Amino acid sequence: MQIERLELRLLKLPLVQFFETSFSRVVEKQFLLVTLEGGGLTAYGECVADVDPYYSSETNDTAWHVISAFIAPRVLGVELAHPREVFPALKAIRGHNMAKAAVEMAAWDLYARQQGQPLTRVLGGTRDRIASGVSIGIQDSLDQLARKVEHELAAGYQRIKIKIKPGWDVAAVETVRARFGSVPLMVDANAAYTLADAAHLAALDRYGLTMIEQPLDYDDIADHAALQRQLATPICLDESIKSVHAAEQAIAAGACRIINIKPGRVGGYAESIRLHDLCARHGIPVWHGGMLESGIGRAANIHLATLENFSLPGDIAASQRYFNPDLIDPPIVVDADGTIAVPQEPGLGVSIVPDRIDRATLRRAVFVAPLASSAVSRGV
Ligand code: SMG
Ligand code: MG
Repeated sequence: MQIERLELRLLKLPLVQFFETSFSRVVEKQFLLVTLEGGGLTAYGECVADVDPYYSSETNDTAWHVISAFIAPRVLGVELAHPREVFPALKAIRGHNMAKAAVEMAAWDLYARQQGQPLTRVLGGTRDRIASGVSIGIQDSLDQLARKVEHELAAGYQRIKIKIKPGWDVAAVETVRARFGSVPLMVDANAAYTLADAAHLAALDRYGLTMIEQPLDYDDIADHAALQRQLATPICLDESIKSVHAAEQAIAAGACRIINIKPGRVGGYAESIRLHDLCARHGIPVWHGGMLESGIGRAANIHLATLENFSLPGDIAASQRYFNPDLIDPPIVVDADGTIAVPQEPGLGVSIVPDRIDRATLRRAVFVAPLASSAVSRGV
């Protein structure tokens, strides 16, 4: 297969509701969308970088730069037998996993479309529905949190995740447990604590949380291992797992008992599959994380979450929680049993609405393969 054309867009969409983590509150989403063309087919990859370098060091601007200057020239017009060749082809570029993943995942979509198969099939998925969990941001009051939890449980979600930070942790968990009993519940700190908070975090042990996600620093492994020795609650790593190698080290150190997989964080689908398989070999359950994706990135996540060891509900929820309208129609829906049907059409398998993409576009650039380039300039 050959990628003949790569289009890069910066999109802006308002969020249906604000989303607050330990590091920021957001009311809109800006993200890059990669569109690839090859063999008469069009494929998509959503980049999970953000406007600011708060979740990760990458931003939309760094991803734009790296894709334009370094990734596009390495993939355009290159004969690829399989999309798993994309990540190794980018080895010279250090880091920038979100930029790499946006292009790599679009290449998998292109490949799947060429094969006439849904992505789940070419990725090696084993299920046609995935379990859906919901991530509820920090709210203005505990009452507001309780209302949100009530709403999401009524919608059927199989587990609740709440964001925590110092000053919004034990009381928030206490509120949910007092109001909703033993619902599957976890917390995500987005690196808001230090090892000096170990005794405070241990106060969460009595609430029977399924896990505490990324309590300590975004690139830390050693302190998480020390913390895990002091906590009964399993630690799940998110930000710290930037590669398969980091996961090997974290597992060997006992820094986590669960791992959250986001393909953008590790450089795409191929690395996500390697991470998934590593965790399976070590008896570490995984679940699929979320980055407030539009329906395009959400569909990509659904397909990956069909792999066997994604044994816990992911942060993959209904479109209507994020964007109205979404960039796809029909949107992603969660059924009353808290599951999402896996699209079965070729590639991502969702119907993308070009008008909505155009309306959301702030910036656009097109890159073409050397030969195709002369054809385009001749107006062919
Ligand atoms: O997509 O529902 C979603 C968001 C899930 O909580 C979520 N993501 O650390 O896991 C995480 C956060 C990162 C989002 S901040 C951009
Ligand atoms: Mg997280």
